[in-house]
Amino acid sequence: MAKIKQINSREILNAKGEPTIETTVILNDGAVGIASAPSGTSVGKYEAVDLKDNDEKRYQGKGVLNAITNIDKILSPLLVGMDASNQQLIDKKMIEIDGTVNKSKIGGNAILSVSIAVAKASARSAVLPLFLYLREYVKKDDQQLKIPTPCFNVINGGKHGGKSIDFQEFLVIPATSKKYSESLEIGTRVYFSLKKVIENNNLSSLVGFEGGFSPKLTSNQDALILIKKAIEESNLRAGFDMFLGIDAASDSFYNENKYIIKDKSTTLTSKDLVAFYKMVNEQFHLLYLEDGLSEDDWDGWKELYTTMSTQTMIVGDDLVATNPFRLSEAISKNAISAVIIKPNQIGTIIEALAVAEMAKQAGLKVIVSHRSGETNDDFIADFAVSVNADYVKFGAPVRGERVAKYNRLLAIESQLKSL
Ligand code: 2PG
Ligand code: MG
Repeated sequence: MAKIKQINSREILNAKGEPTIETTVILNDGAVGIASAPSGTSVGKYEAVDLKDNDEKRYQGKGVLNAITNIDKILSPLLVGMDASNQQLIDKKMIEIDGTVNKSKIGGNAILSVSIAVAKASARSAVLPLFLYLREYVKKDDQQLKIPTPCFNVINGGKHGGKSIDFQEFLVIPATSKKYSESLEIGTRVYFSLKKVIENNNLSSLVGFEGGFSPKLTSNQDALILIKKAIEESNLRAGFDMFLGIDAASDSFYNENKYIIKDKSTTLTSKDLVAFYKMVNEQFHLLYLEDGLSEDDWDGWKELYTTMSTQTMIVGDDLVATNPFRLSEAISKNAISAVIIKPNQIGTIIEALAVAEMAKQAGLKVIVSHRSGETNDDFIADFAVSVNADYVKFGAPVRGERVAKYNRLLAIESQLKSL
């Protein structure tokens, strides 16, 4: 039972060149854990606060020195000396001391970096791989651990891709029956096939925040046409080996109860948008549709669920924001069949695990996701395996901060064989 001896935090840069917090936790047996907090670009309004300094003289106001002071002056004195293996108590203390509903006092970024660094140090101390250590905090089931199916974001639009198109992410998703290492290979194959298809159409193959291509297209449907061609040219069968998905992140094209997309010349009501998704689904067979409607458009969500959920996973991200109250509302309203879990949306490991558990109990599919502003921290890969998530969403299979997670899953895959 090792105790927390020291907590040190510093400002580092994430993959978007924006400051975030990296925290080191040292235990009295010498075990060390280092963790950093990711940041979103399309941030839902129900998320834990990513506390920024708002000092325009530094990093365009995005510095995190105040959040670091909160760790040094408030969290550290409280946590030093505590049993590092009692993650529940540690996270609970931080929640209590913050005392707000959205961690706006201490900062969700500050709290999460400490929460993860403690878990990493404690796993080291217990000489356990992190995914097995985290398993200790998950309600036991008889399910065998497996690597979740990866969802690769191959075209970036919306806020992630200079608004070249409206929908934020166009995903390719291998069949769940495939082994993870095979899924990674075919996902990467489609990615490079898509690069060729894009260039053959005289379009730019420059990439967006998550490594997906970001060509200037005249409609969202054009992106699906390009991806379908890329799948076919990879010697794979669309709808059999590889499936299509979309994260519309619709809050970024929603204003005053109306949606605006390039595919339509007039503004759309939520009913119109659902009819559009239905038409797209008839043509492209979407396995996955995330944030199809805005985060407070419950009627739209219910309509989408009724219209499409027998064929397509209706996924809540900004809608739920890894928040237990939002999730319970989404379940009772029959708004979703799957949910995104992002630990930084709620701010502690224990709370994120509880939301994943709640989703499973309700029979929802669980997708563990990174953020667009990632660091090279690969915690989220271990977290996804520990909750036995159905899917993970870590971006395109390129760029250091994305492949850090995909590669960690390869290591876990080989470890699972020897368990
Ligand atoms: C999303 C995420 C991650 P962001 O909407 O699912 O892809 O984007 O981190 O910008 O919120
Ligand atoms: Mg999303």
